[in-house]
Amino acid sequence: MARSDRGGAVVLLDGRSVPARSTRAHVVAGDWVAVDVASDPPEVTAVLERRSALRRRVPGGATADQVLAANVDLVLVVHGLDRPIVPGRLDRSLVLAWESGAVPAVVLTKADLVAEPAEALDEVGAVAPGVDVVATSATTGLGLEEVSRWLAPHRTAVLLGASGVGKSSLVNRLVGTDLQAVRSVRAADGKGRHTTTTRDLVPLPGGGVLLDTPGLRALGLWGEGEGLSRTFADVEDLAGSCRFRDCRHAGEPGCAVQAAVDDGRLDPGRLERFRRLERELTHLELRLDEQARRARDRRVARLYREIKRERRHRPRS
Ligand SMILES: Nc1nc2c(ncn2[C@@H]2O[C@H](COP(=O)(O)OP(=O)(O)OP(=O)(O)O)[C@@H](O)[C@H]2O)c(=O)[nH]1
Ligand SMILES: [Mg+2]
Ligand SMILES: [Zn+2]
Repeated sequence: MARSDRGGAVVLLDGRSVPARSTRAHVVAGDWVAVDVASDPPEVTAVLERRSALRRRVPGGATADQVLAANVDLVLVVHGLDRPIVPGRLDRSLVLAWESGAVPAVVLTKADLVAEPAEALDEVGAVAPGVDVVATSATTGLGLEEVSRWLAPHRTAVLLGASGVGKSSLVNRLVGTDLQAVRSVRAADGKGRHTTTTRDLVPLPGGGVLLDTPGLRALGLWGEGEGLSRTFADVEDLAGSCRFRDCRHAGEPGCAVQAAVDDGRLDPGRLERFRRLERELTHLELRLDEQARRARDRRVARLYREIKRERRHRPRS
């Protein structure tokens, strides 16, 4: 397993952290790797097949993905109760989490700062039906046992959340020592500052491994749509009862989704969020198709050039 920095990695070898070079293989935190220990420094020679991979679209318009973590069982979507819950952000986190092949759960941090954590739990329950949610506090210790239970005995979880929500504080409380740097109270107003800058694997005393990550602002969707279907399983279920198979839930007769909105079983805001994410995924798919088409055209053009050149140099018989 590894933690990755640009061109380098920290590899856990027999329980020790060893710096290694990874110029040939691209590793991400959570990867299982083959290491050539004879070279100095040790060199990562291969990355084993990943059983899950958390990805997002690279921010800034590129049609490329970034792997944030590999081989995790659980994606802990972390939200700080010192700020309002943003349903759209929660949706995105859940879509990426399901898409990774892992299972999501929501961790609400800083519960000590609100009078009624139960209200926040209800709010999240409405946005993320069927997903486990826990309210925690690194200050009072609330909810930490439950999170430990989720991880015991051998599960690996990655923390996914904006900067400053308290991911590293949670890790430190679960480990029992101040292993991860936490934003100092004095610097707490420094907006846009990332306290954690690498993705680190942290083994927990009660078993399990936590992957602390730098906070992420952008959560561009990536994937084939399985994550969206899982996140909005309620909408997909309803859609299964629409009269038309390709119903777009936009006024068609016999639309079960619209009927559910009309009689209050489905929040119209939730349907709208589903639609928006669906559009984003479709857009991504189109751009990926376009990219693949251009690459194919370039290959064909190259092939033609080679054939032409060959003909020109072929001896006349
Ligand atoms: N009151 C309260 N403050 C908390 C709690 N957890 C974290 N904080 C504070 O929130 C701030 C940010 O915490 P960090 O753990 O550094 O946040 P992070 O998510 O790791 O941030 P990045 O590493 O930048 O992504 C610090 O000032 C913490 O002291 C909590 O449970 N209660
Ligand atoms: Mg941190
Ligand atoms: Zn419909």
